[in-house]
Parts: sequence; structure tokens; C-alpha cells
Amino acid sequence: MAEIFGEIKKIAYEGPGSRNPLSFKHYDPERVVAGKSMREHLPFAMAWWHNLCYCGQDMFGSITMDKSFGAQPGIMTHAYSKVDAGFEFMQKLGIDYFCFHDTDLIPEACDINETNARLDELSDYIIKKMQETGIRCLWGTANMFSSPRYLSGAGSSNSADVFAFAAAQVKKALDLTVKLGGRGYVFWGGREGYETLLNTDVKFEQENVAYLMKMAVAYGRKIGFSGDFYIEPKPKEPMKHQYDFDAATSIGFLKQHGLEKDFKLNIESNHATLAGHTFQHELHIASMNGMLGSVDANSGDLLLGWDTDEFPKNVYDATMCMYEILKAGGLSGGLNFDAKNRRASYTHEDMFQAYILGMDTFALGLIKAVALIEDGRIDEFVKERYASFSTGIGAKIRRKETTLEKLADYASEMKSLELPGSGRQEYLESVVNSILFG
Ligand code: XLS
Ligand code: NI
Ligand code: NI
Repeated sequence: MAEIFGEIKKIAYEGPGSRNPLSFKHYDPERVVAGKSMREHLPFAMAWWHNLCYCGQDMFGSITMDKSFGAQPGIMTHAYSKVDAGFEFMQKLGIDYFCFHDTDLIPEACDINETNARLDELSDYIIKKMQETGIRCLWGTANMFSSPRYLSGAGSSNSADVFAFAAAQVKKALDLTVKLGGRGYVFWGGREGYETLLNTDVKFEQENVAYLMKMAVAYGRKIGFSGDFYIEPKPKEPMKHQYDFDAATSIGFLKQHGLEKDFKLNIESNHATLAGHTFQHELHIASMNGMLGSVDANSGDLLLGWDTDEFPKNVYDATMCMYEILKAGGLSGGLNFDAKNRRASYTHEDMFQAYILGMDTFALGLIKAVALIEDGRIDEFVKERYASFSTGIGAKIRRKETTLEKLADYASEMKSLELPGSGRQEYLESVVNSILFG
């Protein structure tokens, strides 16, 4: 079969000194760090939607990128050519996983039965490609935000028929995820939220969203899905208020509705900053609750207030991300590049360049995070910072052996109360800089 990206050869590791734009400078898949190969530490995934479907359109202008991949006009021929392009792309970059929405694979038909038939047909072809290449599915999801029927949400819609249609879409997307052996299934609640309380019953809507998730778990387990379900928190955009605002809110929601055993979180960098948090904060909150499942590894632009989905280039952020992932013992999911080329970067080579940038950024982040952990000064400082809880009254507090009365007696006998030890933030920041930049 003729190649689609014929002008681009397999991308090889050439080391930091290389000036070849089509080479990895830091991602060396077989290099072992902290006991595992980089490839195992970094289960990279291609996002079908941005890589194979997004053509550069924005609110002010039409498409700039040609993603026809040589297809003749026709619905299924283009769907097939995207599969060919995607697998060639992943193979050339050495990417082991992909993620998809149902509607990324094929365009929806007017009749859901026809849509499902298209999905069945195309997924047979995807399986064939997976068998030939060893590439796997990281997670699947249903697009429940683009179609006009979801203008007021899917699980949170005011229309019971729309709710039922969303359920049918989730059922099919779960069938596909299981068929493709996906590790996870994502709920990104794009339109599960509201614009104004003048027309919205929040409690009612949240109960319905939770019920849709419960039915998804019941069905998924019935058809043999043993992976994790994920919520991908995001505070806003497209809605003003989204129900899965951030990690803490989503964990509270999952616990409130008894979903915490089946769900983890898919943390997206750009969503974290939109919620007013750092990426590391969101990863940390998920991790300390045992709910860090997977990562959407893009990045935002702090000067812009929306989800710009840029390829990650910030080594500091990637380091702190990998620091959290290493401390969590790795990911059961992976690192999905939910990122798109800038509108003016419209060539096939730009597509490769973007993934090289993202993969190298995370490889560097991994190397630096391992160095930070091995250096030990941060861990040591944090441990020392809480040392007053290791003995005496502190140890009793930690063992929950005190009462307010006992602590009041203790306080009344204090001769003086010293300031807590210095936080030494600047020192710690300089430790990080010295590890990052030598
Ligand atoms: C949008 C989300 C979306 C999810 C999948 O902001 O990031 O792309 O990852 O529906
Ligand atoms: Ni996003
Ligand atoms: Ni995402």
C-alpha cells in the first residue's frame, strides 16, 4: 500500500545534539530509567480527533489543513484513509496507543442504526491494523457535545429523549472500546453543566448524569470491560459552569453517587489551568485519592482564557507531572496528546513535529523527575517540615488520641509559641532549577 506520509521516514532517537528536526532529542524508547524503559513509563497515545480530523478551523476562519489523506470523496473511503494515516503516523513515531470518539471514526448518519453499522465496519478494519502493528487502544468515548441535540447537555439534558439517545451512544462506544481492547472509557462532560440558574435544576441534572454513568458501569461490566472509567474534569468551555469542574469536585461527585470504585480521573493539563490550578495540583489531588488514571497531555496558554490544546513544550510542567506519576507508581492509563497543531502549522511535517515536541518534552520531564526523586532533597524537606507530628503531642494528634480539652490544657502550659519552621520555598525552587538546568 502506498504511504500517506511518504516523505517522512521512521523517527529515530538521535540525542540532544541532533539538529535534524525529524528526530527525537530526548525520547529514547528503550532507554531504561528508574527500572523501566521510557516506552513503559510513557504510554503515549494519539488523539484521533485532533490529529486526523482537525483541519485548522477556528471561530474566525475556515480550514487550513488538508486531512483528506488521499481519499476519494465518499464517507467510508475517508474514514478508511484516516485509519491508514493514523496507523502509519503512529508507527513512524513509535506511538503505541490511540484514543477516539465514536464520531471521529465515521461521520454520523441521520439514522443511529446506519451510524452503528458504519462503526462496526470501520472497527473491523481498525482491528486488522492493530493486529498488524501491535498498536493498542488507550480509551474510547462518545462525542456528546457536537451535535445540536446536545445543546443542553447529554446526561444533563432537559429532554428525556436526548438522554436516551446519549445512553445509546454510550452503549455503542462501550461496545467499540471493548471490541478494540481499550484500557479505559472516558466521560468528558463537555455540555454537562449550565449557563443560567434561571432555567436549570442542578440537582436534577447531576442525578441524571450520575445515573447515566451508573448504567454505563453496569453495561460495561456485563460485556466484559475490566478497565477503568474516567471522568475528565474541566471547569468551563463550552458551558459556563461545568459539573466536573476539577479533580476535587469530580471525586466528590463520584463518591456521592457510589461510582468511586469504577472511576478514576483523566487529568488534562489545560483544564487544570482553566480551573485556576496547576497541572501538578490536579494530578496530586487525583493521586492522593487513588484516582489518578490517565492524562491528557496538552498545554494551555495562560494569556488566553480557553482550551488552546497546544502541544506540550514546558519542561518544568512536564517534570512536575512525571514527578506525580512516578510517585503514584505509574499510570494504569497513558499520556494522550489531546493537542492540535496551530492553525498556521498546516503541513504533514508539522503533524510529526508536534508529536516529536510533545514526546521529547515528556521524556525530558521523566528524566528530570527521576533526578529530582533520586536527589531526595525535596522529599527530605517535606518530611522534616512535619517532624513536630512524629513525637509528643504531634504524634498523639496523628494517632487521633486527643480532644479539644486536652489540647487546650497543653496550650495553657506553653511558655512560648514559636513560629512554624520556614517554608523555604525559594530554596526548594532553586533545587528544582539546579536539577533542571545544571
Ligand atoms: C475537551 C476535551 C476532549 C476530551 C474528550 O476539552 O479535552 O477533547 O478529551 O472528549
Ligand atoms: Ni480539553
Ligand atoms: Ni481532553
